[in-house]
Amino acid sequence: MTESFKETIAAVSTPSGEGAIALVRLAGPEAIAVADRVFRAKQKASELASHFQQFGEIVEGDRLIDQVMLSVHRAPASYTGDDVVEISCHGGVLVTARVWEACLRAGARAARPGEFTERAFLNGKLDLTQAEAVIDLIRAQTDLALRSATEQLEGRLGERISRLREDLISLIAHLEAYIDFPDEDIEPDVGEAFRARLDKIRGQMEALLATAEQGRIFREGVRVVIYGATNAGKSSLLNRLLGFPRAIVNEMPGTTRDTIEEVVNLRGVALRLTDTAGLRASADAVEQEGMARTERSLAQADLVLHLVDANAAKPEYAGMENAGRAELLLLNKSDLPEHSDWKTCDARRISCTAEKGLEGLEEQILAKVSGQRWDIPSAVAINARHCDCLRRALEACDRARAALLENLPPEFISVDLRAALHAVGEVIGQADMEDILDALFATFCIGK
Ligand SMILES: Nc1nc2c(ncn2[C@@H]2O[C@H](COP(=O)(O)OP(=O)(O)OP(=O)(O)O)[C@@H](O)[C@H]2O)c(=O)[nH]1
Ligand SMILES: [Mg+2]
Repeated sequence: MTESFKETIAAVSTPSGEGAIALVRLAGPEAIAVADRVFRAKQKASELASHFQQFGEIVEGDRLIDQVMLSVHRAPASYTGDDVVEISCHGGVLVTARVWEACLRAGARAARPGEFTERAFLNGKLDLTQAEAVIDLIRAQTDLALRSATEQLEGRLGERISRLREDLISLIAHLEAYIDFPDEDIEPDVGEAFRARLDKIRGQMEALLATAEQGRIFREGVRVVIYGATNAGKSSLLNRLLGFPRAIVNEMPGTTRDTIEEVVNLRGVALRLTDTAGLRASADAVEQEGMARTERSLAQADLVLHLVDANAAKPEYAGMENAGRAELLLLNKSDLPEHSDWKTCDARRISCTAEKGLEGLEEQILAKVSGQRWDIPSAVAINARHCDCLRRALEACDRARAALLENLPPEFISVDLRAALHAVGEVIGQADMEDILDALFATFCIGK
């Protein structure tokens, strides 16, 4: 048990502001004793059965602070794994602070951000992916993000990582048996079987890595950037997609000079729409900065909505090519006669003012994004940290594979496989090596 684990922590677990109820939470070895010092009721906190609620009063000396419901969750059957007390008080900012302060004066210390979940992890209640899912769950803004976070919290990602670890451990254990018996070279057919097992592991890593993009989209949404020449109707399109007049629309070219970002929820996916400053040659410093921002937004876009005025000739934008990025060309102002430049162009015709051609546009946007690199049915999706660990693991596996092909001694292969195992373990916060030894002795009869 680390030093900080011996401390009892207290925090207001509900957001600051007025509400019917607020929650003050205590965790640690003294949680119940602290509660006994501030709680007055028919039954003391220490007399309560675990997970039952008791009505009573929070007092300091003779002073009544609030009437509350209090519940005790005894270790290890609690969120953090140690004794937890939850106090539901009235949800005023001041009264909640008073209840919390009373707990601090009675012996608890203020909890750091995330400390309850950190303890849950350190006590083995959650793996790291589950701890991260708690944050994702709280931050989720769309159904898909929520589903993904819930599944991660249930441990689906953790399970896949654990299976990957087990496969690696068994492979390493097998390999290290040859190290312990140096007379026995790895037979060619064993080497072949090894490579097949390693390739299977690599495949699993690659499959998980492929969900990184999906994970980012679940967590952050899809970045959709509207760009085009000045006056093409970009701000009009943003307003149409949002359903309210967010950006200024004017017949004067150069109306929008800054990027404007808004989020819409489209079938459970957060679309981060960005309206940008129109592109044209301009000597105006503010407009130039606006166009530089347009360029930066384009560089980060998942999908570009390239809007043109179909009533005008094809524009030329120098240096604004978006190589390789998903783009949807939209011909706006289709209520006006079409310029001959667009005759052979089979892009979607829309009119923001006459509201034409907009039905189905959202679906087309989703299809464009999903068709590219997105697979909604699987909600297991890794985050940037997992991605970093798995990339390192995959690289280590690649080195091991190369060593295997070159018939290097098993020690060389083992070093890389252990590096891979360590990196995989980091995903769930489990990186110690004892497991290999356990598996080595358990699955191989070393005493032969
Ligand atoms: N006829 C017609 N006019 C449109 C249409 N869409 C936009 N407009 C008009 O075109 C002008 C420019 O529209 P904006 O939405 O401000 O264009 P923008 O691309 O944001 O322009 P900048 O911000 O200056 O780059 C306004 O007068 C709009 O009313 C359309 O579909 N048809
Ligand atoms: Mg505009």
